[in-house]
Amino acid sequence: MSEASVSNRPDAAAAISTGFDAERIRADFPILQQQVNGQPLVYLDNAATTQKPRAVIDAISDYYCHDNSNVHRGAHALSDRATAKFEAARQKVADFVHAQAPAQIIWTRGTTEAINLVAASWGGANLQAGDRVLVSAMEHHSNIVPWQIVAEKTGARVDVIPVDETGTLDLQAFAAMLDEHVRMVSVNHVSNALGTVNPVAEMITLAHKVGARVLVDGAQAISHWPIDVQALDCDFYTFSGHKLFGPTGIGVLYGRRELLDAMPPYQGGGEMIETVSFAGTTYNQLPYKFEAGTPDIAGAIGLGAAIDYVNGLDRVAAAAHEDALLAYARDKALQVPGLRLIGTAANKVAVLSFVLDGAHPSDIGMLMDQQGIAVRTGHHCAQPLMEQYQLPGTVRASFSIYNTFEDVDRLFAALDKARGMLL
Ligand code: 7TS
Repeated sequence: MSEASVSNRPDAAAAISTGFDAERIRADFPILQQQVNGQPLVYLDNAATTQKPRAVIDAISDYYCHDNSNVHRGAHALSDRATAKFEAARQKVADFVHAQAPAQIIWTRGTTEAINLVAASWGGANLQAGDRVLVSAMEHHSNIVPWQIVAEKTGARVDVIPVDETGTLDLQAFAAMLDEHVRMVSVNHVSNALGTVNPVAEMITLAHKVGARVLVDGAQAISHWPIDVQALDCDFYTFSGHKLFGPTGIGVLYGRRELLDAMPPYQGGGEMIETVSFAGTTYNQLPYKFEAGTPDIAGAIGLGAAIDYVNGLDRVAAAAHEDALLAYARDKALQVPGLRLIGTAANKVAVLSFVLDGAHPSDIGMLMDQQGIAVRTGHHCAQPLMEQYQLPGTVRASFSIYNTFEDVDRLFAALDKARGMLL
């Protein structure tokens, strides 16, 4: 596998698209077949959460109608069935990200909890005064604050990898920051606010040379192209089910086995123990050591169904379709007077972030909503990045496999109307 296909999205535009049928995909998503404020819904908030295909909704419903029970209790048929489905979902995730073994797939509530788990458990055990954790200037708050919390406890320091005006991470500056005090590099694979794809494979190689560990926050990458944690050689990879057409409340932490084995538990409770006694408690094996309490069983099964759905797509054609939507939207955006694109990195997924001279992003968002267009406005949980750009926020349209060129037309027609009302 080439470096580019490991680190970055494969060059989908260069692939011959066999006519990706977004209309057919759309039909799989019941929620898209509705009107909002008297207009057919145009859903362009996919970076916040993706919609769910019928197959995912049915898998969750089937589970509650037929199999609902607690897992790993083994006392009766329902429990056996629930456990089998729950563990089959874990295997699907392991295969999907090419993990060595399902034991390295830890269920969490989402990306946020996965990063908190690593920061608290790995960070608490491995960081000390004088150590450094590097995060980029374009991180989501969930990949900043957990490190600040553990830094405060341990005396470690959080340093920031710079990002330039176009929203491109400064790889040279990153290389120059690396020294033996850097213990952890925690970066997103794709920025949620800008859509920038970061050169994580190169960063992992560089970080490993100084003995640092690398966590890749894959929340915004996972739906766009196949991820291979072994080819990346990352130490940890995190993502949320709900950004991969799966349910909310379920997410994944992948970790290198020897690191997970050595890490102390994150939460205590049922399931994560081997034996409990007031004289001393021993902990369960992986992955259960990190899964205290009754897990989101239906969520895991729903995520497994989402992975089946994604595996049924032509992913190269899907990525080419998203790229084409972004290129079409970008061309239209450049024709809008007073519109400034925020995030123009060369390597991007289909996220169009922009501001309009003289109009507040939230006013634009409200006027778009009145026309049935769902976009996100605000700081996108990336306040340090907004501070760098001296912006209160942006308007963000983020595209997915079920969006069409007509959706882009509707977006810009609505924006034109909003401009007329605001300016
Ligand atoms: N990391 C990145 C890069 C994200 O985009 C998000 C969520 C998270 C972490 C946190 O994920 P969670 O599932 O645990 O909440 N991003 C967004 C967004 O852009 N708009 O709403 C949520």
